[in-house]
Amino acid sequence: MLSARKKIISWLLFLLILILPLLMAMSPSGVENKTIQLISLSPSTDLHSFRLRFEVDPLMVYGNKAYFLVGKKDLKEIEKAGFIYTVENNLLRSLLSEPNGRKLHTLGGLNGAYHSYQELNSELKTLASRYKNICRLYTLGQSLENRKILALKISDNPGLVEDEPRVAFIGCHHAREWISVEVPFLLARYLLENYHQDERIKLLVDSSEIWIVPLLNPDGLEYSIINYRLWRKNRRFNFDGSYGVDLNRNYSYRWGYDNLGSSPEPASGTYRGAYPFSEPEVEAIRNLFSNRNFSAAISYHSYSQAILYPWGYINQPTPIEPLLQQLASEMADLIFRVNGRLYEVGRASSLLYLTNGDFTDWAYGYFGIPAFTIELPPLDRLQGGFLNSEQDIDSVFQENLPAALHLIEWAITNYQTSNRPLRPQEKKEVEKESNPVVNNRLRSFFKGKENK
Ligand code: 0X9
Ligand code: CA
Ligand code: ZN
Repeated sequence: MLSARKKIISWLLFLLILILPLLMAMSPSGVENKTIQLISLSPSTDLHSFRLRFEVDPLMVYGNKAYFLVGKKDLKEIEKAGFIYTVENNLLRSLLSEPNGRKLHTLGGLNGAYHSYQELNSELKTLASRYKNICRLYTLGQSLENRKILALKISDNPGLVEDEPRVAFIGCHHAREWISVEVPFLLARYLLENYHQDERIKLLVDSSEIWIVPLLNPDGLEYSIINYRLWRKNRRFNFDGSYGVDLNRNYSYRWGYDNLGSSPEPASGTYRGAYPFSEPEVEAIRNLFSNRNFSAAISYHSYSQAILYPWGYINQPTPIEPLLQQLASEMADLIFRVNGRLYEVGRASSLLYLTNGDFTDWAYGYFGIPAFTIELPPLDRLQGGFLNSEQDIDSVFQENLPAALHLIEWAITNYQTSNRPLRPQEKKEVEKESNPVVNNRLRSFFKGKENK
């Protein structure tokens, strides 16, 4: 009897301590640090209606109480809605002071081996200072909740704007697609760590600029870690009281063309926002692309193992369909050779579904460049859906590495001859430390084009 109780208590301790590193690693503003509370709901609470109303997953159910982590704002609303709760922060504190508590900090928090916003930022900073000669860390903009949208530029002479092809790798338009943060992040780390040992990597880094934005949707990711694992959108507070805009519906190319796969309804999981680039996260990508020419891009998502290319908004081929088809098939072959996983290749609209306002339609539509959505493993929901195992992070990265390198090499080989629509002045100049200044001539050019 006593030992059963002990067991339960140590489980309780274990679960509570698990979340602490995360709480401590919250946004640099420190706001959330102070606002996260542990509460328990009384046994008589209708948990079903509570969870329908507030998108929070229970941390645990212990005894006859359910425990939740909530923000201070939520707390007010929970109170308003008439739910009876007890703040359990004393319990949290007392457990914190347990001698065993500290050991458990190393377990990785709620997101295990995956990176939270803060964990990623500190890794990117470490890389940027260790490999000063071949990379530079930029802040492209700020999320709605004031988190930084970081980009790591990897190239020789990283402080200069050189006449070199640029390739972009973007992760995490969608909050719950955690693996899509890891692949571009690990690509960045691989390029930096192997530059001095590997001739191929050195050559490729020296002859291009590789721009890596592993985490486009930091607010959504944090929400997915702490409150609701399957959250997809950003955390925009919409006019009807619902939350979130689908960042992969907020780009301007044929935005809102129809309602297929892109919704005008704020509460929808695919809400496209009030207008194109209404979301600061998406605007950060627009600024990145307005300031310099890119030759190719990959946007990582999950799940379903597919390499998709435009168009997405209509089921029609682009004029460069043969090239897109060829590059996608070559990448799928390279991927297959690593772990034997099959990625299907095709036009996004026909292989997957129609949507408008996604990143790749915009990147191709305005800049004429090959742009791919790579849907990472697993294949389907039965194999985990959005919930990839931590054990798979490395193998998914390993298989995607040669495909990414291949696209960079394509961009290098075809740099002189490729049909690039725009050429910003590429005279050598020192790039601005943080937010590069937008070229006004280009900006008005894009504005004109996009408003068409
Ligand atoms: O719907 C999306 O934004 C992407 N799939 S996901 O399951 N990760 O949400 C795919 C977008 C590809 N574009 C089109 N199908 N048009
Ligand atoms: Ca360079
Ligand atoms: Zn996605």
